[in-house]
Amino acid sequence: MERIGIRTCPLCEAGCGLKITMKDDHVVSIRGDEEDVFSHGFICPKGTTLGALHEDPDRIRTPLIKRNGAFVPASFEEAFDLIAERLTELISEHGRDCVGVYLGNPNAHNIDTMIYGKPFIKALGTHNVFSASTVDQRPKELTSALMFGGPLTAAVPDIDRTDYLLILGANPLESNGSLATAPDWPGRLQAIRKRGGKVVVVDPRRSRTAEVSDEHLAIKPGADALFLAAIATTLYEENLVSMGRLAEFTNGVTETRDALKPFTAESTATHTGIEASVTRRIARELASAQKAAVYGRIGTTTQRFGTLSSWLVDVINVLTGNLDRPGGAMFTKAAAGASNTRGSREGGREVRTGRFTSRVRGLKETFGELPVATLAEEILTEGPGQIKAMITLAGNPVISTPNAAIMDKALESLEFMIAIDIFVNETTRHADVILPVPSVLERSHYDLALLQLAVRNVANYSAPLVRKAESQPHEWEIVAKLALIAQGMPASTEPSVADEVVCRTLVEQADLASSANGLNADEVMKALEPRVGPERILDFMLRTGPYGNHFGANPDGLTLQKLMENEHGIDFGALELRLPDALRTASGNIELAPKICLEDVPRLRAALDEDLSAVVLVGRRHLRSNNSWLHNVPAMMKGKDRCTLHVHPDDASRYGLKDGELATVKSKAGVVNAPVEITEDIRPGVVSLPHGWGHDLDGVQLSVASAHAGVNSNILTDPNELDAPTGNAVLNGIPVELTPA
Ligand SMILES: Nc1nc2c(c(=O)[nH]1)N[C@H]1C(S)=C(S)[C@@H](COP(=O)(O)OP(=O)(O)OC[C@H]3O[C@@H](n4cnc5c(=O)[nH]c(N)nc54)[C@H](O)[C@@H]3O)O[C@H]1N2
Ligand SMILES: Nc1nc2c(c(=O)[nH]1)N[C@H]1C(S)=C(S)[C@@H](COP(=O)(O)OP(=O)(O)OC[C@H]3O[C@@H](n4cnc5c(=O)[nH]c(N)nc54)[C@H](O)[C@@H]3O)O[C@H]1N2
Ligand code: SF4
Ligand SMILES: [Mo]
Repeated sequence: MERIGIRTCPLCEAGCGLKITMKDDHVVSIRGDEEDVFSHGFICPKGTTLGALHEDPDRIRTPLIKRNGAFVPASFEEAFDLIAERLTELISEHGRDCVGVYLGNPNAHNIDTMIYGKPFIKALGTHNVFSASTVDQRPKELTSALMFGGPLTAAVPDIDRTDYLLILGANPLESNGSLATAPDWPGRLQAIRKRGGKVVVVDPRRSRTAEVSDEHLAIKPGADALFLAAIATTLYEENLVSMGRLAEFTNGVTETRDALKPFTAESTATHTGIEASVTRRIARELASAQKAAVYGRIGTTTQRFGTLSSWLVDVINVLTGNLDRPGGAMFTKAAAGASNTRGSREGGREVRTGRFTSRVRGLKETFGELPVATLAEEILTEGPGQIKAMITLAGNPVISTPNAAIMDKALESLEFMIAIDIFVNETTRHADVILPVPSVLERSHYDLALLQLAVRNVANYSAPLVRKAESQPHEWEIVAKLALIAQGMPASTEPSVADEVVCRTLVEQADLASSANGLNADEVMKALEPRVGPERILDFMLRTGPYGNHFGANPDGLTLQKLMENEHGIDFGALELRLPDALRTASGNIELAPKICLEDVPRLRAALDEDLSAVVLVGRRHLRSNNSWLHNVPAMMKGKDRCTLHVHPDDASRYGLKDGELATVKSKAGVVNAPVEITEDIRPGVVSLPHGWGHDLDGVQLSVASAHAGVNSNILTDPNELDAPTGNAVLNGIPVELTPA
């Protein structure tokens, strides 16, 4: 019998509503859900892959244990017994830091690991915590925390109401948007232009987003901070600073001006590749637009000046008075989980980095994590505190992180490795135990993180569409079990023991007087029955959140039950003014000139004296990829080879490269051969290779992906090139040498 299921797509940040036609447990078709309150029927090609992912014969359905070099199927009981034995042994011999953890990108879309990931890491008690955040948005999280008081108190462009959008280093027509949750970027960008607004894209490549914009500025890679600093300086020089009501609660305006003085439109022009007159014009356009927003993404964070670029994006939003203004850059009021809807402006605390440092290179921690660019050497360098065991949770560091070839060797050298994953891929093939998780259709979904960055205030919850096998634990149960084992409990301990502790701790730490109708913790726990697991915790967050029913104090308010009854989601409306109340800085004000940012300005100053002759490599994304893990879906692999090196015709003739033939690309870290694709859509002196490829390694069990292997661009990424304040890796702007292969 056919049935229709409504779900939110968990594959990217856009969070589109899907209408899935099922026949028994088989997907017949997937379409955009026209009734979805946010996506109104929009869907991209990836959204149609949920059935293929669920049914992929290569997807792991039972734990795998490596015996004599080969994986053999095992029960979860056997797997957990082995883990308990080996982890306990290693921890007692070498101490807790001998276990390293790496959390990958899909965790951001996974309510199970969003909730139980932190307690799990705490239970492990190791300093060696790494994640995909330091090859991604860490600089933006840091500047948002420093300026506004929380890593996810990040300003998002109010694209539905703006007149002027300056986009740097983002290509939402391929990525579908990031740190600005919005389904249907193509439609929303088109709407800006239709209502007479302007879209300007700053990107070394003429990306698809640049193609549909009014103006494209082909900046030199890594020069965004210079360009943005010059815009800010122009605003000061030409008396265009107009902060409006923000002036009442912003510190550091003069300090910012003084720090940025050396960076004028003229002094930066050679290094940005953008003429001074253009930079000045953009500054004036931003200042004169009624409503304007500056928005920067991957190209601004995964580069040499990630922190300064991210900072300056918001400096300009503040100086032009566009922060917290409809049509400017605004703050979401999320239904659940946001730190800026809890507590008060008075209760803010200073953000500190470097509370501990990495063993080998002394790199600073940020938000409790060490830069993943140093993970391989933490594994390979002998001595006290060396990582001997790794746990990867939804991550593929062999493909996604710097110095990939060495990372591959590092994982191979471990004494013990656990992977929680759905495939035997480039990373998980090194594991001693792989623990599979339920498929995308077998689990529930609520975008706890990304809904905090949505361009409208919305919420939606999806129940599982397909019942998982009895023997397959939920992902949260796997993580909870590992936490219990790490705490020395027997492998047979029920995950519910950990769930009880996690939920109770959350409830006890909450301000129940103001959000739970004065109930005490016991009464709240009782009221949440009979739910368990992530649903119980989500229900608590929703009820005590800004739209919540507050356990009766606001009877029509939100509960999980209510969200479940609204399967197309609930729309709480357009973004609203949130400042100054949402600020959680120590001063309670916007900190325009955080010390950590000012301390990095001399490094930017020094960049003005650098020689610019090297060819540099940048990345790119394609609509039908998802980092490293969607290449096993046949429908996503149709068409011509996508893992090609984009080269400008001038560079092709200079270096003797021919379209369709292989080029050797050599960096300080490594060398790869990639097929050349000659295109005018890239700045001369810049070449581009997408990341996420290189599936031809021995032992990978991805039959479709391996047949279209591509090359791993991160073999070229230098682990020593970092954004100084965060240790975030430099994935864009890598100097390379080109020769015909
Ligand atoms: N050169 C270069 N490198 C980059 C980037 C770049 O632009 N250029 N981008 C960076 C960015 S932004 C990111 S986010 C990282 C991503 O880095 P990673 O997160 O390390 O890589 P992914 O390819 O997203 O790997 C996801 C893994 O999770 C598994 N998986 C999928 N769904 C689930 C699930 O539900 N549960 C579990 N347990 N596992 C699951 C997949 O099989 C895969 O092994 O890559 C970074 N690397
Ligand atoms: N289809 C698809 N969608 C995805 C993903 C995917 O792999 N495939 N990954 C998801 C993830 S994990 C993330 S984090 C988001 C990322 O989302 P986006 O940030 O939109 O990512 P990209 O599409 O890589 O766009 C980055 C752009 O920056 C440009 N660029 C490179 N270097 C520089 C520079 O120095 N300065 C400037 N101004 N631009 C530069 C590149 O040419 C590229 O066009 O996408 C998510 N969505
Ligand atoms: S845009 Fe993102 S959320 Fe929407 S269907 Fe595509 S992959 Fe899924
Ligand atoms: Mo990412």
